[in-house]
Amino acid sequence: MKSALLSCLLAGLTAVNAIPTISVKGNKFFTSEGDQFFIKGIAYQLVPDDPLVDNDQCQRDATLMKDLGANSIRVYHVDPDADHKGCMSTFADAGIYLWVDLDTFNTQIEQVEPHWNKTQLDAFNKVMDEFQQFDNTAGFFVGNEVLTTGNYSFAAPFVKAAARDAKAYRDSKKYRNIPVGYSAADISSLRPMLQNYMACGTNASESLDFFSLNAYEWCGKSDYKLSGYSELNKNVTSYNIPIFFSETGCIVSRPRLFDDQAAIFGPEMTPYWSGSIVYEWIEEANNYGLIKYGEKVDPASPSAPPDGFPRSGTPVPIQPDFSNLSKQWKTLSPSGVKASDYKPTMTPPPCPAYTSSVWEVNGAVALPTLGQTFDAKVQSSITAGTVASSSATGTGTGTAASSSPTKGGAASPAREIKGMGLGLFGVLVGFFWWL
Ligand SMILES: *[C@@H]1O[C@H](CO)[C@@H](O)[C@H](O)[C@H]1NC(C)=O
Ligand SMILES: *[C@@H]1O[C@H](CO)[C@@H](O)[C@H](O)[C@H]1NC(C)=O
Ligand SMILES: *[C@@H]1O[C@H](CO)[C@@H](O)[C@H](O)[C@H]1NC(C)=O
Ligand SMILES: *[C@@H]1O[C@H](CO)[C@@H](O)[C@H](O)[C@H]1NC(C)=O
Ligand SMILES: CC(=O)N[C@H]1CO[C@H](CO)[C@@H](O)[C@@H]1O
Repeated sequence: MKSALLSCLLAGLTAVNAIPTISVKGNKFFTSEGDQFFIKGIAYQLVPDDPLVDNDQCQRDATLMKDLGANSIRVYHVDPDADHKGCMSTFADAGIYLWVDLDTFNTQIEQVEPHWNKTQLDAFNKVMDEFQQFDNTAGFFVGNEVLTTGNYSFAAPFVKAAARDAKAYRDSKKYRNIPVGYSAADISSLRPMLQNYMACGTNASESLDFFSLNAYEWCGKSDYKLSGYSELNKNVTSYNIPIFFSETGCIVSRPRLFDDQAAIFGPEMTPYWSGSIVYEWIEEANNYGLIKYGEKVDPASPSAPPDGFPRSGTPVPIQPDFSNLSKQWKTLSPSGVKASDYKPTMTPPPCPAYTSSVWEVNGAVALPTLGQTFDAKVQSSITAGTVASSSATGTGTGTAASSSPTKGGAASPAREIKGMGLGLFGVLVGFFWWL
């Protein structure tokens, strides 16, 4: 009787949120139904703190995103104390997953004077506690573009320490295996080392579940080679964890054609890449919007929305960009492999060795402990690849990599946008470097 009631309740709950969950196997994502999962995502941050609290708004947006052909959103900042049930089930009903950043403005890891402490971990854990309950939570990011230059790469072990602790917390709470990863700035000189570093090492508990890249290399009419995507591909062919574009969608040439989607979901890249998240849903000062909620108003006028851009209401597509993306996505549906047919054999890459101002972490250094202070001694132990200072309890031996690092990723044959630290509400802080 009791158990019949319980299964009724459970069945009811399942029905509300009936979307397969996402997990990692080898270098791919799979649904709990055994199908490979490719991300067709939209960066979604209407307001600075948390766009997932207004269900009426979520419903208007989810409906249009479904028309667009999206199956994912990325949200950079959320308030773990808010109620997300309405929005999360609205997105689940539309077949849309959430990729959410665990950090926020005051908890993010910094590359200058990096630290990773209990205040940060507790805040990350609260976000995980809140979002793990939703079947359409697909992944967590421990950082967005923390590293932007080789001479601060000694901050990378702090990002990895955050992933280690987030994964340990997830497992200790017996949450499902929600993938934990990192979203990197596309700095060609840094990328191959950073990418390998995040996956390297013999202990999977200390490496990331996925890696992703904010890349704006493909602008206007371009192709797989000219854009530099073929170069990106060269560094992933034996990568052992999933990789995808956590931001993409150059606006240098208008209208946006989104032809890069055909490459990302085409035969050259689908064996290695798991899709892309287009930046971004709402039109605001940076001009990356796919929709708007009305015309911009004078930001100085009374009750003007932030920057004068309306941040709620009925989404109106910005054309032809919106339709261009929609047409691309509707013709691109790689089936990938079935989880049951997939037997991954890749092993983690070697941890890159030290190269001055290019990659300043020497091999598999012991990760910083929670709360470890950063000082010259810690920095030099990271760059030297020796065991970190006495406050660290790591047992790593700091073995240098067996392979020698390269001179920071081949420069793109065409043009490449460097250091485009868009991230949230990105004002265009990057600059263009035309080769
Ligand atoms: C962690 O670092 C932040 C930012 O520097 C600081 O405000 C906080 O007090 C630190 N927490 C702990 C437990 O040391
Ligand atoms: C890294 O290089 C920049 C630019 O040259 C410089 O301003 C900064 O101080 C350097 N940082 C370190 C830690 O060496
Ligand atoms: C792997 O890493 C985890 C987290 O740091 C640690 O608890 C565990 O002891 C490590 N396992 C081995 C075999 O070193
Ligand atoms: C990345 O790819 C480039 C271009 O093929 C290559 O020169 C470089 O060695 C690769 N780097 C790593 C770390 O695999
Ligand atoms: C793929 C696609 O539909 N591209 C269109 C994008 O918009 C321009 C301008 O309207 C069209 O010329 C393209 O055909």
